[in-house]
Amino acid sequence: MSRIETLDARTVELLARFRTGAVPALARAISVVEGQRPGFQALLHEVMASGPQARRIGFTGPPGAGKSSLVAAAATTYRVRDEHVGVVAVDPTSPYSGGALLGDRIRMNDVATDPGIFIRSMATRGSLGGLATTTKEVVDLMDGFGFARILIETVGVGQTELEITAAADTVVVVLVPESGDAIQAMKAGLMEIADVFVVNKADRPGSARLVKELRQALHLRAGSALKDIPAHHGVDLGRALKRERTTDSAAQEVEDWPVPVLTTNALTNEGVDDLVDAVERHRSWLVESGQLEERRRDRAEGRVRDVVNRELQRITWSSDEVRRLLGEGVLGIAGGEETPYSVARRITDALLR
Ligand SMILES: Nc1nc2c(ncn2[C@@H]2O[C@H](COP(=O)(O)OP(=O)(O)OP(=O)(O)O)[C@@H](O)[C@H]2O)c(=O)[nH]1
Ligand SMILES: [Mg+2]
Repeated sequence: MSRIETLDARTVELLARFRTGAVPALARAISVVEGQRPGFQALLHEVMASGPQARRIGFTGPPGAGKSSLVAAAATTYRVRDEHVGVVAVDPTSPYSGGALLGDRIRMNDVATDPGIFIRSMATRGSLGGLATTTKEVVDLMDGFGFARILIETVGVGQTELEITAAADTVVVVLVPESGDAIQAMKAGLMEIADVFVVNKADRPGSARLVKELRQALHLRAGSALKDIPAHHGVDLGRALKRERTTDSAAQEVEDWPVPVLTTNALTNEGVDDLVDAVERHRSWLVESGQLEERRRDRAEGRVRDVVNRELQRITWSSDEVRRLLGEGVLGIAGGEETPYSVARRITDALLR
């Protein structure tokens, strides 16, 4: 694979250590990427050269549903099965507390010294969609580093966690009896994004009813009664709908994935083995049905768009001419001779010249 730019000496050295599997080099690479420091794109390019290998599993759901507890329990299960796990937890506020907490919850003797597990918590810093701006890049780094399973916890913010479909191969939606009924889940677009439903806090009253409702709702949906009803206006279900369309039109040799509804108690680990098994089964289905390839293509397209958007923004706002046009334009708007549209047009024309 070609280089996108000449690597500086520090990046070369970092890459070399990264490739030997030195955990501090992974941590350092993540800082470089999160800080978008010079050379971060070249670094990612090198790390991603061998393509995605890891199984990427997203956990989403309303605040307090038990996502972190379940991620910790699932990570523990994977370690017991001798799989290496990377965990990325997106925390709405602090970049550190969430990760530390998650580490505490992972019932392993030595999370700190076990090289088979790596936990990173990221702040969202106001980014929408339930992921931080660089979450996907950090997942790529963990993938390139060699973690076979990567668990991604999104912030539970209601409607906007749907971005997880763009980051994960398998999406686990975690609900609890307190988070409302199946109708609410449908309205929130969760039926479209869930590959596995988990009703956590199965020790609480109401969980059996929620399981039943969810199964009925999934059954209805499979019967296509609700197929043309948009899940929720304003929610971008682009990929989810596309996924459905292709499933409809293509002559399917592999059966549709029957979305399981499982129950767990993340505090006692009850049901967690079954959850991990379901995730692994979904993986096999993804491979056999060709959906994995399709999801990866969609993801690759999204990533190219993201990178182009980011580069265009950077190029735009770091240009002296643009800054000059913007400064003059703002005065023009204040004076009534210009509008934001005329100024923006002048700027884009200048950039395209
Ligand atoms: N009774 C019971 N409590 C649980 C269970 N799972 C998690 N909890 C508790 O529920 C609370 C929230 O759990 P978290 O794992 O932090 O939930 P979360 O979805 O990650 O929360 P946010 O990231 O803040 O949205 C904690 O006090 C957990 O101990 C469960 O299965 N049963
Ligand atoms: Mg959490």
